[in-house]
Amino acid sequence: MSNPLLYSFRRCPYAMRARWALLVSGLLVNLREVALKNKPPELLQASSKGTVPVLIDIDGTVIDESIEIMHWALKQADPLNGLRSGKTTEQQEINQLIEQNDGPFKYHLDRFKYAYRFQGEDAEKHRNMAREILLEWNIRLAKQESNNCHGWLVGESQSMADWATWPFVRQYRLADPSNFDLDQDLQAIKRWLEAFLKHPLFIRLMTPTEPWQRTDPPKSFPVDACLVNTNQALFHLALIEDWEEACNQGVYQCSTRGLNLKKIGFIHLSYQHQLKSTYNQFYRDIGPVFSLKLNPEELTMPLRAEPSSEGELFPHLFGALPLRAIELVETYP
Ligand SMILES: N[C@@H](CCC(=O)N[C@@H](CS)C(=O)NCC(=O)O)C(=O)O
Repeated sequence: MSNPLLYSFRRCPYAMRARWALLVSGLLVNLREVALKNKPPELLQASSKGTVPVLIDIDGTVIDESIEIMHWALKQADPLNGLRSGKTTEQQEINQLIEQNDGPFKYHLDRFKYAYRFQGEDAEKHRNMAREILLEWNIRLAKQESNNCHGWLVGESQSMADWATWPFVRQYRLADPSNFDLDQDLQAIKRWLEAFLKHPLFIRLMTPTEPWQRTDPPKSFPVDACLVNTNQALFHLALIEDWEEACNQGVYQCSTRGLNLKKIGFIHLSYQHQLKSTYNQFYRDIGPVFSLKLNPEELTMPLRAEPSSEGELFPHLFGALPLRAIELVETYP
């Protein structure tokens, strides 16, 4: 098997958070969409629990818990530091929030959203209990908001806590959208949720997919991406001052002109034949820049070819550019 395999269900919030971590980490998997009423025997053979998501790694390891799939992905590449490596207090907060989501929030959400499945339960009571938790999260988010920018659940940037919970808050909203949208006490949560729903990754997360059939050719996730052709050299255009700073710091972290890896989540690269148009589109007005020729074998972080807004596939590197990967630095043009 060339890629890991993911059994998923498009609208399942557990599967959504696992796919979000895959999107963020730059990994590519083979996707098998599952109809929950007709689970394929291959899924049940891999995990008798019969839940999605399930990931089967290339060495055959089966991971059948969404949080563990997120960890598996982000341990390989975490360009936005969603795991908060080296920040123990923030890690503890993240774990507590995920436990609160997967425990009480999900419990009340189910009894509110799927009231017909829970005879004798008071749906309104459960709506309010779930809302109490959202009010707590709203306070957290509001504290972090600045200059009309929504906050994140833990610290000053997005983390596993946000990625693991927003699909469940989306479900809460979907149970009664107009009530949620009019709730004046959940303003910060609404802005935070909207940031995910309007995020460019959301469309890629939710691309409609037919349930997998044994005779289907392999389908990748993200569906619009593919492996980078590492038989050819890869290039990156760098501003002269950014390159000089990287030489001083020992690592290059710019994504494209004026935007860094932490902001974008990956570093923009080009195949040789794309250099000219990249230069003309983004750098021409400042005169010469440096073209960095990269040895793909030295790039250990995930590489994924992804479409630009015009649909052309460009290589993206989901981590910092190690200086040892740079074979040649030339003035361009
Ligand atoms: N703890 C599991 C829960 C996954 C889960 O419950 N997924 C639901 C779909 S949202 C499922 O597969 N249910 C099985 C079914 O409906 O038959 C995880 O985090 O991966």
